[in-house]
Amino acid sequence: MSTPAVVPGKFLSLEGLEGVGKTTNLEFIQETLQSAGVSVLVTREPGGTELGEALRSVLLHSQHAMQAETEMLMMAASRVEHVATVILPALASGQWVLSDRYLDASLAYQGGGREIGVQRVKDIHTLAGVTRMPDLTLLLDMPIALGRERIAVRNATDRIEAEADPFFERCRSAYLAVAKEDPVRVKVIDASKPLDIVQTKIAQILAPLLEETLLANGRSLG
Ligand code: T5A
Repeated sequence: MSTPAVVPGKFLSLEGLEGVGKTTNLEFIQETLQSAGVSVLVTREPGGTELGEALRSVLLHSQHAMQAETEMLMMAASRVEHVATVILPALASGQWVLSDRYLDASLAYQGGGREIGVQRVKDIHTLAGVTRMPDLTLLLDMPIALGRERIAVRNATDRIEAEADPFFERCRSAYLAVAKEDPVRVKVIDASKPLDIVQTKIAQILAPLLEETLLANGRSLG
């Protein structure tokens, strides 16, 4: 008797500017998936591997000045390791992957914020062999000032958080342009709403994907 083929997992990413609630909602999504019986690997970028975490520390906390292109290439280098050694193997084994930021963050921050251009950032990833996009991206969107208010209680500001509003306006515009270009994959959620409303919306977006996977595995949501 042959063993049943493994159904590959789904790849989800969570995106948005600082303070929009990615970390808060990551936990909610993880719990939602786990209570539906889905095995999920939670990870983040920059980071997600030992080398990626070392690059993260330089990217967010280096005291040295850095060219925009250097920043972009280090983000991409972290991603190459992450995709090859963590994301793809987990998906192939049937696990779902939930990443706190992924390639869209480079399109927004380096392509838009740093004005490198979205297409150049895409081209670098193609060159580096990073072609796997998420099956679903949740883009938490809200005005920059509200994000600043929400994280004002924190003392530490990292190298990128320290940027001024026009930088984040460009990041936000680039994120929204990506969503407009790929509305099937990227779902924009109004993150200025109270948390229960945001999470109801997230659950509604996740439901069809979960149903599809559970049916493929011969189960149902009940
Ligand atoms: N970066 C990253 C790039 O430039 N290029 C890239 O390619 C990648 C991958 C990484 C930095 O690197 C940059 C982008 C970033 O600058 P990070 O680790 O992702 O940084 O961290 P931040 O975005 O800085 O994450 P934050 O922790 O600042 O924000 P979160 O996680 O979005 O927000 P969260 O969940 O901590 O919430 C903030 C506060 O708001 C409350 C929470 O309780 C919390 O107190 N909150 C709400 N309050 C009211 N209503 C709601 N709906 C709320 N949701 C959350």
